[in-house]
Amino acid sequence: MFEKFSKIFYMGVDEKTPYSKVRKFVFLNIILIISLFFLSVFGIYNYIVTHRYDVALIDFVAFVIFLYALYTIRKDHSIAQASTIVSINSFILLIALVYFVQAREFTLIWVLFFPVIAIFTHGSNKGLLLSSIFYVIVFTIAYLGIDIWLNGMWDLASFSRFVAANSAMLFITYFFERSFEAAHKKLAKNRSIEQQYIMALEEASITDPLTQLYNRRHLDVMFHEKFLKAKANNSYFAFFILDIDHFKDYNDTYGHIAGDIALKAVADVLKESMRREADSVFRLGGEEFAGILMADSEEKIIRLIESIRTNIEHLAIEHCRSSFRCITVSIGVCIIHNFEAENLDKMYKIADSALYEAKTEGRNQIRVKSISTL
Ligand code: GH3
Ligand code: MG
Ligand code: MG
Repeated sequence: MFEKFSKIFYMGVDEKTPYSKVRKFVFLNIILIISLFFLSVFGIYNYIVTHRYDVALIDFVAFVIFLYALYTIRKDHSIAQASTIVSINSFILLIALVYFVQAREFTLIWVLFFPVIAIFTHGSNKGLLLSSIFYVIVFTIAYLGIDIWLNGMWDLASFSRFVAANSAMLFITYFFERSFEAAHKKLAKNRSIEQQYIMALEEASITDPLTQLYNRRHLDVMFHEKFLKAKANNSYFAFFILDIDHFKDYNDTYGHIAGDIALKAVADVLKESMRREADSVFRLGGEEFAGILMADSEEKIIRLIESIRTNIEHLAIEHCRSSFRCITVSIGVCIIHNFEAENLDKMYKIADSALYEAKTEGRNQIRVKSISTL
């Protein structure tokens, strides 16, 4: 039964809401619903049984204001607005009750709730300030009532007990909330560090460690993204495979470390040449790279890929076992201007067969295959 009842207080909260917000939302709902219940009971009681119309009026006004606050928090989830209404309303309501009803009928007991409301809705520091102002007023009224209230029965001892109990409540609530805030801050910091680790891991899982280019695993995702983009812009769309010529010989002659340096140099040229947002480059593995690009004409695509080839040649990385005397690359390109079907496998095969032609026809060149259907 309690399970069902407590559902009323957190109804409307979704999983994405941060915990500190959920906590305030639930607290405000509880305070508002329970206050509405008590205010209506006391309002009717004061009006019908005790005929204290002034107090009944206070209850009624507070009831209407709390009802409005409940409406705003339920409708717009406006926690800040509801917090302000609840605090101001409780502030005025409780001071008015102390002033009018004084120490009769255990009315002073309700004052204990103010620090809880102020601190839970406004945080420890603002809540402490608000409660202090509240208590200065309430304690002054109660102090002036010494030897007068309850036909003189409200004496200095009663006043002191009242001050002690309320101060205790204020500090318990204050330190509870302060500790909660500190713990929450630490938790949020840890969560953000975790988030950064996750992002770094995600980044590492799609990045080739040697060249810092995207790896083969990320090709499928990017291909899909870029294909849709090219389709939306009705651009020419190209996929190419680039392979370093005679790289085995290079490794055998200059060593594996020199081979790695050459791979990085080639990757840097690719990065430099494919800097537009529409382009992306990948290291497929070994000395093979791939690229995706789009442009409004085939010529522009071919010009860009040709410039990649010449820029690598112009690096002039010595390769004595190549007929070009330096490191060169062969590139196979597949260009489409038809977006009916998305097919990386097919574009890959076509680019690969173009690359094979570039290799067999002498290397250090690009071969382009344009196709109309995939
Ligand atoms: P082709 O012109 O026909 O492409 O000849 P190739 O020698 O480049 O081709 P092959 O596939 O026979 O050799 C590829 C070489 O690339 C083999 C290996 O020594 C080298 N290689 C692959 N991955 C790496 C790497 O991460 N670092 C280095 N240094 N070399 C690598
Ligand atoms: Mg090669
Ligand atoms: Mg190869």
